[in-house]
Amino acid sequence: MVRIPVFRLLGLTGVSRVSLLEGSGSRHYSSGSLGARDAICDARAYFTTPIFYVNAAPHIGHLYSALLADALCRHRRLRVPSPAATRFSTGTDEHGLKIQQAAASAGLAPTELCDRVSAQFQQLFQEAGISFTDFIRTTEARHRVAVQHFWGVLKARGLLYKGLYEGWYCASDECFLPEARVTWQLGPSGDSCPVSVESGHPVSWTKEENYIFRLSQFREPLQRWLRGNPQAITPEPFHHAVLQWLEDELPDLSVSRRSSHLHWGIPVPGDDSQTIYVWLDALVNYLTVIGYPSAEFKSWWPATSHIIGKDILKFHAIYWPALLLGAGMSPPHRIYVHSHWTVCGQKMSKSLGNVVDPKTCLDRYTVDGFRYFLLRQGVPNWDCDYYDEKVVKLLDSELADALGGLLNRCTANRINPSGTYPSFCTTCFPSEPGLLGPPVRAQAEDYALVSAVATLPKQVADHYDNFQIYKALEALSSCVRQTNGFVQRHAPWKLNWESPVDAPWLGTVLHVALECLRVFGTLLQPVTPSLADKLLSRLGVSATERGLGELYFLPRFYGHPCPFEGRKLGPETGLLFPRLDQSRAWLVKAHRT
Ligand code: ME8
Repeated sequence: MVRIPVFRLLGLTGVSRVSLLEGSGSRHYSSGSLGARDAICDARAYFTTPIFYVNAAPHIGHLYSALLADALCRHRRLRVPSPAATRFSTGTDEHGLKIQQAAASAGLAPTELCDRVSAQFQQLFQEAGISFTDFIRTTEARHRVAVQHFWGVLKARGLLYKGLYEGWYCASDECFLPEARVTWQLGPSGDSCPVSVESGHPVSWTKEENYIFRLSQFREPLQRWLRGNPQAITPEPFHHAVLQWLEDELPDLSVSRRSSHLHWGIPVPGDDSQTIYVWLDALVNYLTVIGYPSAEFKSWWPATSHIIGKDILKFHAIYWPALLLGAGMSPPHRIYVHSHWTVCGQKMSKSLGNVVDPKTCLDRYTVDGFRYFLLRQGVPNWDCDYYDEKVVKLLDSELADALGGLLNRCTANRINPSGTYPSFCTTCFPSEPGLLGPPVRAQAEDYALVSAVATLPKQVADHYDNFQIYKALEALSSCVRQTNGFVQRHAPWKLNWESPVDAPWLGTVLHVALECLRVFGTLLQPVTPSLADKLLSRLGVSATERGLGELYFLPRFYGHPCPFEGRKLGPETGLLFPRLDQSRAWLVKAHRT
C-alpha cells in the first residue's frame, strides 16, 4: 500500500517553502520534511554487520557495530517504510583455527562453543533492540552450499591454483602477514616472540601447499572501482587509506589450509585434504543471507552497505571486492567503517581484564540510554574512550534534563491544563516578520529556532548518509537546547490562559515547543526507539504519523492546516528518562573499584 502524506491528500506541495525576512537578508525556509519518496525511493537496501567470532563473549565494541547498522537501517525504514525494501543481517563467524583452538583450550567440542557463544550474541542483540532481519551462523548447511558454490565459480574462472604458500600466520586475526608487518616482543616466559605489528597478536611461520587466489590481478580493477566511486568507503580517510595500500604490490592470497592442521571449516569441493580459508568462508555470509546461489540474491546485491570496524577494512575493501569481481559480481555499494572503543585509555582485551560487558551497561543505563550514549559519543573517524562517569553525565544532561525537562514543561498540567496540542496563532508568530510590532510576539531568535528545526531532518539524513550519526545527535541536541531557550525566553508559566491577550501567545509557545518535540521524537526513533515511542505517544502522534515522509514541521507557520492542533495529548506515563542520580552514579563507581 502506498501511503500518501497529509499534504498530498490536501493537494498541497510536499515541501512547503516560505520566504522570511530576517535582519537585512531574505531567506528560504522549508517545513522540514524530507519529502515523500525522495531519491532513495522504493529501491532495496541491505545492511550488514561483521559476523562475530565466537571465541569469546560479546563486548561493547560488537554492540556498537550492531547499533550503527541498526540506526542506519531504522533511519532508512522511516524513509521507505515498506518492510520488503530493507534487509539487515548480522551473525556469528564460527569456523577457523581461532575457534578450533578456543574450543580445545576450553575443553569443548567446537559445536558446543559455537552454540553457546552464538546464543549470547543473539540474546544481546535482541535485548538491545537490534532490528536484524537475518542472523546467520557460518556452521549452517545453507552457508556451506553458498561457499562451495562460490569456490566453484572462482575455480571455473581460472582464479584458483595450487602452490606452496609460505609466510607468517596470525591465528587470532586469521591472516597471513608479510615480513614487514611482523615484529618481535618479549613473551610471558621472557623469550622474544614474533607478533603482528597491527594487532600485537602472536604469529607463527607456516609453509604449506594451498589453493591460491589470483588477487594480484585485481589491483587495477580495485583502483578503478574506488576512484570511480568516491563514496564507496566512508568516512573518506578510510577510502584514502585503501587507495594508499593499493599503491603497493598486491600478492596472491592463500585461500585454503591443510585439513590435518585446520579441520574446523568447510572442505574444498573435490579435495578433502584442504579446508577453505575462514575469511573467504566468512565473507560469503553476505551472499548466503540473500539466497545465493539461487537467483533471488540478485535483487539485493550489490545494493549493500557493510558496516565494519577499521580492523577488518583490508578484508572488506580489498579481498572481498576482488573475490566478487573474480566471481563476476559487483563490489558492494557502500562500506561504512568505524574506529574502536578503548577503556580508560587502553585497548579492550581479555588479558587486561578491562572488557566492558554490554549486558551490565544495558541494565544499568537502560537500553535506550546505552544506545544513545554509544551512538552519541562514538566517532567513526577515531577511537573513543569509555568510562562510566561519562555515560551518567551525558544521559542526565541530554535525555533526563534537556529533553525530558522540555517535554515536562510543555505537557505538565499546570501549564497545559487542557492536555491538548494548543492552536498556533499566526498573528503572534507571522511567517513574515516584516510586520514586527504588536500583536507580533515572536522575536528574531524564535525565527532562528524555526529555521534550525525545519532543516534538522535534512541535516540528520545527510549525517546518516556520511556515517556520522553522532553529528546527527549533536545537531538534534543543539536544537533541544535552543527549544529550551525558547520556552525559557517566553516563560509560559507567567502567561495566563484567562487573559485574551496572553492566551493566543501562550498557546503558540506551547504549540511551537510541541512541534519541535515531535520532530525530535521522530528523529530519535532510530537511536532510542522506546524513548521516542514514549515521547511521540505522549504528544498523541499515531503510529502512521511517525515516518520521515510525513514529517512536516509547524505547518501552520507555513500557511497549512496542522493535523495536531486541538488534538488531545496522549496519557501521562511518567518521566521520559529518569536521572541516573548521584546514588546510582556512586554505585557505578563502587562497582568499578
Ligand atoms: O573480525 N570497538 O570478528 P570479531 C569497536 N569474524 N568495535 C569493535 C571493537 C572495539 N574495541 N572490537 C571489535 C571478525 N569490534 C570476523 C569478521 S566479517 C565477514 C568477519 C567490532 O569478532 C568491529 O566491528 O573480531 C570489528 O570489525 C568487529 O567487531 C570484529 O569482530
